[in-house]
Amino acid sequence: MHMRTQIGIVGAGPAGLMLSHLLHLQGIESIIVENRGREYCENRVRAGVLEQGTADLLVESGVGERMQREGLIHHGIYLRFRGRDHHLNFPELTGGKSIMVYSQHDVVKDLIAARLKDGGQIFFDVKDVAVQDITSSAPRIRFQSAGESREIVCDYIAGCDGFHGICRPSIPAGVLRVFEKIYPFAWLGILAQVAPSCEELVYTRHERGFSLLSMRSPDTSRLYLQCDPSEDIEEWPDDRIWNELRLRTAADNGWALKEGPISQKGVTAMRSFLVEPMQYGRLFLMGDAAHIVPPTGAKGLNLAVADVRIFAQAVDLFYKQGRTDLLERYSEICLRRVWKVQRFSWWMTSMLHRSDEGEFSERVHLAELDYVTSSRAASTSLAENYVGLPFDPV
Ligand code: RFL
Ligand code: PHB
Repeated sequence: MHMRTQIGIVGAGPAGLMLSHLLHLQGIESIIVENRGREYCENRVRAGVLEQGTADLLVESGVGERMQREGLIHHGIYLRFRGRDHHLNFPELTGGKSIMVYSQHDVVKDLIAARLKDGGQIFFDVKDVAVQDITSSAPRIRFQSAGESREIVCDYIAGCDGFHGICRPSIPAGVLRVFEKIYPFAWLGILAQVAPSCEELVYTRHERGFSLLSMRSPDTSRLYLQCDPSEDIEEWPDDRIWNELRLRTAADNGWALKEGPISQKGVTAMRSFLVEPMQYGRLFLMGDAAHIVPPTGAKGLNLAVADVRIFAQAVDLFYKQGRTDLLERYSEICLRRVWKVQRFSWWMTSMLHRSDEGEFSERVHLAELDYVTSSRAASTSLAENYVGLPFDPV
């Protein structure tokens, strides 16, 4: 069966859904194809921190209602090292900006609901997705749905299918330049049914390794521990996890870790990755399909939304004024932000994790933390990156 749309979108993660939603508001048609089921997409636990600009965009585009009700506005974070807490006050350092703690899967749920309510088309549970004729003026997405072969002919294809998707590998060899850095550590993450131990996020550097106290709601905590990339989760019974978290997060101010039943566990590898350019022919890559950042800066989802914002503006100019100049500059515009976010994520990661680089490097990272928490200029730099850099005018 053949279909025709303006923008064909591969992937119903935050990037693909947000794009489809923004395009709809601009009067541009799109169809999304997703190889997982709706329920799976709506329950995949991932990110939890939204930059001020991401949260604002959800509200301005009419999908922020539940986030405004249930999300938690945070005015800062704690950096904990040598057993002592240092608070960074974001509004004070950034002229009033904050962050929003709201689960990525809730953003996904809200976007799917909005798309379906507005008559949007999403094909879930599809198989054998392929993109074809991407250098022609009528690129196609082919796939199997409910045992039937289907094809969508479009004007442009948005590759929003994440790091393991098929869009990026569909670009011929030699076109993309790959930049990659693999870290010698990973994160063991848990979801626990217990109130957060602190009202804001706590990033801890400790001799035993990094740890992070985050949350999802007033009664759900999300906690992470630096571990080995080859760590076997089976070797981490709940007791061992709590014990390790307690050791790493110990503080000198009478603070105590709240413990409770663990409902989910997983190990996430850490990498920095990106391709240049983020486009080939009429295939445009956005979000994790084009770049990965280590989670220490809480940037992945936000960067995906930033790409989508640019692409939505670029196609708007194409349909309303026949202009392709912004589409031609898509990659260049996105990459300026992507590299700055790569820098920030790499920097936060290096500063906070324990590596085997030796005692000199250990002391330098501690000095860096000392600097960041004692110099107004250095804390401002961290804060303005964490709440989200401003958008360059396009
Ligand atoms: P996604 O979310 O991976 O969505 C891609 C979608 O494409 C589908 N797909 C395909 N569909 C059709 N055909 C194919 N061949 C397909 N192959 C794949 C997938 O099923 C999926 O539905 O990418 P997107 O939209 O670019 O969004 C990116 C974010 O998901 C990601 O960057 C963040 O989750 C990263 N991240 C964090 N980002 C933040 O901004 N703040 C955080 O606090 C934060 N914490 C995290 C994170 C990622 C983590 N993990 C598990 C990687 C914490 C963790 C632990
Ligand atoms: C999370 O809550 O999952 C989270 C928060 C901050 C990060 C990474 C992950 O830097």
